[in-house]
Amino acid sequence: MKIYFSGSIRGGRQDAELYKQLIEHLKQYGTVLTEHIGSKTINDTKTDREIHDEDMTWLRESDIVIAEVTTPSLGVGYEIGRAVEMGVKILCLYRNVQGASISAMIKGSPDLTCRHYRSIEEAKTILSEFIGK
Ligand code: 6K6
Repeated sequence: MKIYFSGSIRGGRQDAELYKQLIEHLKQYGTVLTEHIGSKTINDTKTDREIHDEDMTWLRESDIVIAEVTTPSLGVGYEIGRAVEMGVKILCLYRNVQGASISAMIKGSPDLTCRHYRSIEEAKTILSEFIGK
């Protein structure tokens, strides 16, 4: 199974360590095409066009999208919208963080699953239920 993990980059990197832990956990289910989302360092050798086109190729190839949407990110929102149009199965995960609330366009979408979690262990349980393993 090919998994596209989506998480904030220019929207803010405060959850990068959490993305890394989720990606490590997801590896037991298949290939995570976007492991760099959990990376401590940002690789800025590619142009924005190269990043966009490479990510869209991976998104088209993917069987599921797992998006951590607590940190608002234009890129993550864009990927979710494109994935909906491509018919890819999508799970959005979010935590309650003071001062942040999830867009109605994500929480209210009938085309994806959006689940709240409080701990990494709870996120893992939700992932196994969603993936069905
Ligand atoms: C990042 C980490 C290592 O190298 C980089 C270079 N930048 C990007 N590389 C790959 N995908 C990216 C990059 N910047 C944004 N994206 C895509 O948009 C990712 O798939 C993320 O899920 C999403 C984040 O969007 P912003 O708007 O928060 O940057």
